Amino acid sequence: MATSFGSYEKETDQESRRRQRRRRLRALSVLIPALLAVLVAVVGCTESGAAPQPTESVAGGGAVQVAMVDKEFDPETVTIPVGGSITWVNQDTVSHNAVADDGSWATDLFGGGNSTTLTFDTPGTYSYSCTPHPNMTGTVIVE
Ligand SMILES: [Cu+2]
Repeated sequence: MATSFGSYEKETDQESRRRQRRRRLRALSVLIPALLAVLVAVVGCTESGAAPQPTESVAGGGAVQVAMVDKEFDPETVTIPVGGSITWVNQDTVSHNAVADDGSWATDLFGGGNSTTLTFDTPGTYSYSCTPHPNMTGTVIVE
């Protein structure tokens, strides 16, 4: 009788310890997402506090490079401020150019290893392509 009572006590001890552990786990599972939410809020604040950065532009703002590689413009879309410039660098062996679809600007056709720079003074979104390779397309955003 005493032995079985003892083992019953042991079981309840284990039960309560297990229950405590479960309670602690539940508290953690609430605490961790709460901490993460605070972290995200803090990071979000510092990000929104910084000046908006134009996408895909090189540090320094106004001067951006676009590679012509494997008959593609890389990056395909660039954003520059008014008065900024883009230098297209031909890394292929074939000649490329960059010609605005609306005809407002164009580079010369130039060979591999060369580069050409254009400066943009008029805000707008310009889609462009390479004349010898019509599937080679890109977009310049001047804002
Ligand atoms: Cu081309």
